Amino acid sequence: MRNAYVDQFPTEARVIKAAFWSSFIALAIGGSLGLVQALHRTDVFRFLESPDYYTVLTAHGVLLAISFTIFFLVGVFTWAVTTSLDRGVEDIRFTWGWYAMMVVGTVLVGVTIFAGFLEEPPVVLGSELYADVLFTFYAPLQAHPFFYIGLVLFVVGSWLAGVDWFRTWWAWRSENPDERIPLPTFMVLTTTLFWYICTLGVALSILVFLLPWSLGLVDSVNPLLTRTLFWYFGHAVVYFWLMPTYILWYTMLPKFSGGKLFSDPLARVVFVLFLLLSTPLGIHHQYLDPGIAEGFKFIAMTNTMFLLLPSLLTAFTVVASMEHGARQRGGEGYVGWLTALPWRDPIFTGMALAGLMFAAAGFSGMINAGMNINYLVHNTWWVVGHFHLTVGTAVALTFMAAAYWFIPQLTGKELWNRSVALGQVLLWFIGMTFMSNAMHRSGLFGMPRRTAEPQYQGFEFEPAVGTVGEINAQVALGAVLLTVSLALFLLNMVMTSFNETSDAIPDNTFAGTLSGPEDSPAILDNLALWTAIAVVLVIFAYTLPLASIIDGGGLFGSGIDGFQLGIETGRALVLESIREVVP
Ligand code: HAS
Ligand code: CU
Repeated sequence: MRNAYVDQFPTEARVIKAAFWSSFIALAIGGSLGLVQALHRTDVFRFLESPDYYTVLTAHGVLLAISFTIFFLVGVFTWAVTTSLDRGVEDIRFTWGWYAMMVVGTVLVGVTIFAGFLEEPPVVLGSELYADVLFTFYAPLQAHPFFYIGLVLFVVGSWLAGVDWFRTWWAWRSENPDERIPLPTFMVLTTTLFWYICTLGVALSILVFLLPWSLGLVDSVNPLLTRTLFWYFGHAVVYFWLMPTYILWYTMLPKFSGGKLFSDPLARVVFVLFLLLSTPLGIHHQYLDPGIAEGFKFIAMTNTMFLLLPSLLTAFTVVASMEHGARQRGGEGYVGWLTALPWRDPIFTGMALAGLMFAAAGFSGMINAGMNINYLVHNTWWVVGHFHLTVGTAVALTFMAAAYWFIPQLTGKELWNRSVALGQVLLWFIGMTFMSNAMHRSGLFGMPRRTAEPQYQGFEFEPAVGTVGEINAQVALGAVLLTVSLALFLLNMVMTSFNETSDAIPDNTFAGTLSGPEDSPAILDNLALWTAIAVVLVIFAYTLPLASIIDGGGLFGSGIDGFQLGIETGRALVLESIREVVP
């Protein structure tokens, strides 16, 4: 008898499938725009006007960093909770409700951003539809109110998804009062808790400052305050993307490797540490912001260094589990076991390569996190290299590899083509190696990020090794390989959905454990305790910086007009200021 997810939870499978397809659509559009901007920036092929670059960049960032990741993860979380508790959601209409809210939010945000391409964007609510504000949408950049309203709908949708997971767990707990929380559900709940904590910052920023400002209800905002509130959320959001990846590495990858999870207790410790430490360190994105005292930056740096610990523990646990799998498969020797892993399986290989790249990403993260060395790399292409290894590979490649397992689970149809899938994950790895390595290197000699025209007039970059042309060529080549890989992924997904249903779908089960929940102290499951400590840490880390920012610049700043991105607006501003000096 087939025992796939769709056989166990047919109604939930439909919502998860819808969430995954929403994620794939965002990936398709956002990914294609990535190619457009890589070719434009490197001057390999241009068909846009440079001001439109920022519209492309905003759409690329929002669709991939927000929509692709979060639509996929709400699917993963719903699957993890229902499978591990062995019960469906409490009310499927509620589940469809939050999903629909996220879709409406995304569409509103998307339409507002894409209206930026029109010569004359339509006027709604008294202002032009427009949102060239990048995915880090803090002031003074200003978007049309629809952009902010869409984001609010999307985030509230994700909050309700959290309520859904908690409700399922509460219902399970009332029937199983003495049991340990199953590991996958434990991971989802701790992640949801820090998501609630960190999104409060962005909700505050939007509802109190950015939206009223964009509606013309208040004249001005304090840009540093909106930046700080953004980064209060903007760092933790990266772990919101990462935690579903970790869930898959902990609870599935050991099985795909042929073995068991090394330690359930260690995994619980890791997720508790993320709950505690994901939020009180967003200021590490603001080391160069004037207006924040060095001492506060130092505290953020210290917390960041502590937060390396759960990822280092993860590296150990996940690799140890893979080694266990390899030895079950007959692998031998200190490193020889690596050859016994199932490298022909695209699901395993995709996740393992994603993990391997994350090891490199961790190093560039550590470099970012050092206050003094951050001055070298901040706002350069280095940072873009860093996050294409983290969210663009550790997360995205794991999700794609997992989709090869999930889509058959959700549809009962066999994957269309495993060889294409294997080629796809390899191609992503190779493409990203070219692109991110070149980006990292270019950052070291100051090549700026977030610009269509990196080569300023009359300024020659001087790489220590290689040339600017060679770096651009590698980025463009990498981007092309990534696009081909993306197309192959989508092709496989579409073709799979046209496949016949099959009886050969593997059972929907998690990896076993070598050391199970019975070995872990019960206090680890005390979610209320960890949440309380997490809130206290946030209060410690943020009260004084926020007070000093408000003290220095006012709650609403003074006379900060909205600013629109684009080469032309930039030029106009420069010309205006020159005219003021030279009448
Ligand atoms: Fe970051 C900037 C610091 C992790 C994403 N980061 C960014 C931005 C993004 C981002 C999007 O301190 C740019 C935002 C913007 O637009 O300005 N980051 C860190 C640190 C970590 C880190 C310390 N980042 C992430 C993750 C992300 C992400 C995860 C997304 C998912 N990052 C920074 C800083 C900045 C920054 C500064 C600001 C820079 C600036 O100046 O603007 C750490 O969490 C990293 C810890 C990771 C490790 C690696 C452990 C290794 C593992 C692999 C195991 C291997 C396996 C496979 C499973 C210590 C777990 C084995 C395979 C075999 C074959 C054996
Ligand atoms: Cu960060």
